[in-house]
Amino acid sequence: AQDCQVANIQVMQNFNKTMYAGTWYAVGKKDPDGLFLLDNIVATFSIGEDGKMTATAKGRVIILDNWEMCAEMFGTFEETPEPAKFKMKYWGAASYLQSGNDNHWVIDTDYDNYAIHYSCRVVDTDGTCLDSYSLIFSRHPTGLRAEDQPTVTQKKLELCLLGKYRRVPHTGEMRFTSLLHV
Ligand code: DAO
Repeated sequence: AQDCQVANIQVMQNFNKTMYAGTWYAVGKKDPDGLFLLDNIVATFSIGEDGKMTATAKGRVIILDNWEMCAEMFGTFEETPEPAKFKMKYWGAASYLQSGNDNHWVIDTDYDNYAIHYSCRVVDTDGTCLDSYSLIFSRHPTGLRAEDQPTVTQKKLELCLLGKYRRVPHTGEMRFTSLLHV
């Protein structure tokens, strides 16, 4: 049963960040308040020699409420006692892009095909999440494999976000552009 308490959300057990490293294509997204990443979202996670996880992400973003552009984002991850729960500091290659500190939880992954990310930004007084975003990642730009769909649907349900995701298109428009300066 889903009680929708942020504190009760189950994350990936024995999370292995080395196996998680590499490129992931966002194929689904539940947006937060103040939507930023729109589509063509590709994230690449790396593990440094110090063992710390970092990421770069490219995608079409929306800034100044209605301006769309290709952006390159960076993230560093601070570990917590739970291996699948990170604190992510993020910023853009250009100063007018968003920056901030978010939770970054890996809810489930098979490392080779799919991953489910979740971030609650604001916990409500009743313990449910007031402002969350979540990315469904695939190793394949074409989308999730049919056999992974039921697992992903079950996890969306457990996150109390079933029906709140939209498809993230990959049109390839941003492949050759890391940045368009405005
Ligand atoms: O899309 O509205 C939104 C929120 C996204 C904020 C995070 C963007 C930067 C991520 C850096 C790399 C990790 C995937």
